[in-house]
Amino acid sequence: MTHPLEQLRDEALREIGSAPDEQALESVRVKYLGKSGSVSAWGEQMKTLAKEEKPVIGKLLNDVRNAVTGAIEARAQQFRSQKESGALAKIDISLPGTPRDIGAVHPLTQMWERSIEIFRRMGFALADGPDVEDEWHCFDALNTPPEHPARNEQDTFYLPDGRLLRTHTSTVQIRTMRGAPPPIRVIAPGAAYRRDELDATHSPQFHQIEGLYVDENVSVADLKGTLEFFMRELFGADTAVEFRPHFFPFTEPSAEVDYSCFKCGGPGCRICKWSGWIELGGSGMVHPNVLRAANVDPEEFTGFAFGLGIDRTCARIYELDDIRLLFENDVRFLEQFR
Ligand code: 2U9
Repeated sequence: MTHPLEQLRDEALREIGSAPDEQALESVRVKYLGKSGSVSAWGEQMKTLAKEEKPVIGKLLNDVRNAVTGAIEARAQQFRSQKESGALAKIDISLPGTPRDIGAVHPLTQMWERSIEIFRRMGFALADGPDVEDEWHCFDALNTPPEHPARNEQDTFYLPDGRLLRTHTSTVQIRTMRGAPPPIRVIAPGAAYRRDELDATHSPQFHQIEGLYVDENVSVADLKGTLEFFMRELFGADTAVEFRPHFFPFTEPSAEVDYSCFKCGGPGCRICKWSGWIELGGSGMVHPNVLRAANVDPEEFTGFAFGLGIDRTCARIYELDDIRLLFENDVRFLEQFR
């Protein structure tokens, strides 16, 4: 003689098996396992049973509840996979997929990565630092006196709390020198900010790679050799590099650095504005005041530093007559660099 609970189980399993859809299945679940469901009701009845009956009925009730719950879950899974296969059936898998437009590495990033890879081969480590800086790291430590024009509001973005947006990544080298004793050989790629109108050749945010090499007996020859190697790796072994005397407060002696035009090789063309030469950036031997500011003894150590503008060099390489193209994110322009 089957127990009424077993009859209830079989009845529930039949109804679950014949439930046509999820809604019908849900009402079967409520009918048997809901708060006032007929299986749940047995829970109430337990109190009325004789002591010796409780364990038997209790176990049977659990088995029935688990059997009904399991059957409901299996039936629900069937509905889910039917729906999926139903949906799948509607998809004509012979149709081509929707092409996912794979982007490309930005030309500035390509220039950065190419440059970093060359300097790494020369043993330069990568250094990084904050874009928001204080006046000391950006100017005082770099021997740039308070009255120097670079420090005024016209040229520099000052923040309400007196800090500023770094005007060059030289701040990173200052932090590097204060962070570890020589020998130091680092490059600091990054963004810098100057109050410039955005036009075809200027942008208030621009991108640089600066480098620093501090050790005993570092000379101008080391500086020239390093930049010549870099330029020949970047533009070819026959690239010529020239150093034109210049002045920077943070280097002495200082020189602007030019390289022979990679397009015409010298005779002059549109790229080099008919001069045969293209300006790379500036360089020089680190000024003793800058070494002292960074707790490096200029009697014991010397160093060279350089800074080159990435945006302009990028514009030359890709023959862009407007650097704004590099910042406007016009996909028609950027997809050329796939
Ligand atoms: C330390 C000491 C000296 C870095 C230098 C230049 C010359 C330079 C410009 C190039 C193009 C900025 O992006 S640009 O407009 N930079 O001409 N930068 S020497 O001198 C340093 C740096 C760090 C501790």
